[in-house]
Amino acid sequence: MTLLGDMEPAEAESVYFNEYSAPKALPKHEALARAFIDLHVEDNRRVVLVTSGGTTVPLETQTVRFIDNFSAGTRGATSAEYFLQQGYAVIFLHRQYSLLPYSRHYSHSTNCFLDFMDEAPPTADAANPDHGSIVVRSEYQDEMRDVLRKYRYAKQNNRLLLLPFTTVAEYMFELRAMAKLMRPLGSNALFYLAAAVSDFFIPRSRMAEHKIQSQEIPAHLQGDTVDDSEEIYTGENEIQPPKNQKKLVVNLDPVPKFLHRLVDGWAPDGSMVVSFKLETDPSLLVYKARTALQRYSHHLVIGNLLSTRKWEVVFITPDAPHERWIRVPKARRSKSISGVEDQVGLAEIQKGGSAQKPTSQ
Ligand code: 9Z3
Repeated sequence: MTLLGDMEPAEAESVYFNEYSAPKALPKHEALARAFIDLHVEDNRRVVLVTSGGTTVPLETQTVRFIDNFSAGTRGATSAEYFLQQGYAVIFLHRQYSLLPYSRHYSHSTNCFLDFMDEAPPTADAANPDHGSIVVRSEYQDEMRDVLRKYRYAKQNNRLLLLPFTTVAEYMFELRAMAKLMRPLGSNALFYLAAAVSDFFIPRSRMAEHKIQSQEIPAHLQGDTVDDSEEIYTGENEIQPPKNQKKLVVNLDPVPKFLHRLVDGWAPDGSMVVSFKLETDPSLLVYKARTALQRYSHHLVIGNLLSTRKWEVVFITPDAPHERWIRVPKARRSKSISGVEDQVGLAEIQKGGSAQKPTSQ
């Protein structure tokens, strides 16, 4: 059987998208996005699709277990704020429950949101004199006011559309649909693909329907999915609950690289496409980012290493200088956990940095 990764991009697209049914939320997301895009086409405003957070790879159709990755969505949520500040409207396609623009300052942190609150002293003339109003603690007032104003502005002016996904298949459907809907934007469309997209998945045809069992199933309950092997095998046929299994063996196929289709087919002519490349081995990063840029012929690959991604990124571009490193100075690193964007700002990132090799940790 030919792997999707070995097929021509258009064929891989048709095979992949025929294998899955579209996510239930897609029609609703499309309607919201269409209205959002129409509004900004009318105002001749730039619209960026920011993808953010990790995709899951389910092991069962009725999913109990899935493979996930580390991404919390910091890069995507932070960058979205900077795009909004630069006047863009943002479609924020994100992993459900990952970090969101603005609320990220107060969620997923070591502080519970209640730690930001206080009870004001009761007022004498209040209807309920024992109960003071709940207020933000004084030390957080300035920052929260600033964040709140920006959040309100984005909301009241329809600048931010939040669309969640969970699985890698949902992500692919949403990406394709959004890119096609963005066509009327032409060169006012930007794609900023910061989501951590799984490279491997289990094709629907090989996925177990029910929860994979770890115990022997009594003979009278066994369907025709039981074999005599000693492994649970997500291989050629289905995940098999074995009689005396000790291991779960998962057999994954490569996810087709739809960046090709995004650039050549789905996205509007004249739009800009920025992708990210994540590696852990410093000696591979620039090579892999360059290869991606050559292979998909888009505009910019931003490379980052897992261990240093908050402090440095490398811009790989088709034109000179081809390789440009952007770094947060050491002295400023400990002040923020959010990343390069918060430290130097998107505008400065766009201006660039010096061409040097990655720093060691
Ligand atoms: C990235 O490289 C992002 O910068 C991170 C952000 C996922 C590292 P956090 O959410 O992390 O701030 O913690 N994203 C892209 C990774 C990716 O899957 N790229 C694909 C690939 O490398 C291409 S689109 O093949």
